[in-house]
Amino acid sequence: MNAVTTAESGRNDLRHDWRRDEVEALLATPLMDLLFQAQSVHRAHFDPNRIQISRLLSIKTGGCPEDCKYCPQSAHYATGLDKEKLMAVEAVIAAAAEAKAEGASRFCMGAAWRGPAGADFEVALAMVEGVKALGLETCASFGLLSGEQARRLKQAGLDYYNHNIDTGSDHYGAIISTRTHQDRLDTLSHVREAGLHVCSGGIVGMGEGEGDRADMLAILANLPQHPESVPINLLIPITGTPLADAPATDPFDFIRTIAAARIMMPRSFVRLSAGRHAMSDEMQALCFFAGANSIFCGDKLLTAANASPSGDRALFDRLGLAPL
Ligand code: SAM
Ligand code: DTB
Ligand code: SF4
Repeated sequence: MNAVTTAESGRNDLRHDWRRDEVEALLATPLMDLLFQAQSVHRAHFDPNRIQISRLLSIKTGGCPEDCKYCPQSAHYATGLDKEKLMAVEAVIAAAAEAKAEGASRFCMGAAWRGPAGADFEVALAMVEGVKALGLETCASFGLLSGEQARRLKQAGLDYYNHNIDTGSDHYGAIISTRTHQDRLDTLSHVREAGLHVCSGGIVGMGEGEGDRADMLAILANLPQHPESVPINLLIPITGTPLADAPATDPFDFIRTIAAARIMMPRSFVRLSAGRHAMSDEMQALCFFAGANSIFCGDKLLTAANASPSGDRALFDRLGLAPL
């Protein structure tokens, strides 16, 4: 039995039987009641003033064969992003050392791949080994994985694997055609079976309804074990992608999604992920109050802008928040 399983056994407050209508009702709860409930759950499990900080690096940018309609890196859309080769191992390790010096506790390497293959996978394994040796937590987001690939990543020293389900099962087909929702769930099983920590969440703002958001959260919470990290991304509309003109999300609907994730997955880190650069300080503060306790730091996410590090430091000071 691995550490995650041991830690979760005996936790009788963790549910894995959420119904979609129940989650829809949760999302529709009067906001003050929902926030109070989420903050109460949050305080029962976490220090409400501490935030986990991760840093992202795109180790292989652009030219991705997948057709995810939100993504600046898909080769299917003219987004103006140059396709790059896989980075050199030394350059990745240098970037990780810099992130560590700047306060990140986890380093997440993302690649614009359908999944890792051939010699590139061997190089990516060396990156994981090197970053782990710096004393950082390691995370990878390399797309679909086989069981064998997940085991090899674990052996190389990987702590977390990020693979998002992105949206609910009914809305999924409107967003991606090159791989199925089930493909993603299969990868999450391989990751879990290899003894890796799971990082899985999705995106809000892709034209989905409340029922789709409820379905996405129920799928995540009904996995055999809750993901240890749940990134909730606000769509960054990218010019050239089919979702460039997606209608803006009501900030309160986004905050509700965070609150529901916190209530449903009480011991998971809920990450206020992509989209922070477009959020006001007040909206971010409400997301933290709703139970978000993790962010990405640094000027850039993978290819898109992130909230500025100086702005983040000022916000943490004003809110009395500290890195975990
Ligand atoms: N290629 C790998 C994959 O898709 O699994 C890993 C990298 S991919 C960029 C990681 C995640 O970033 C996606 O699953 C999606 O949730 C998120 N993402 C990508 N573009 C985004 C955007 N424009 N706005 C918000 N989130 C986005
Ligand atoms: C996640 O849920 N969000 C991150 C990470 N996992 C890999 C990626 C956000 C990408 C935003 C668009 C970009 O920077 O290209
Ligand atoms: Fe490729 Fe990942 Fe972007 Fe989809 S989200 S197009 S798989 S980089």
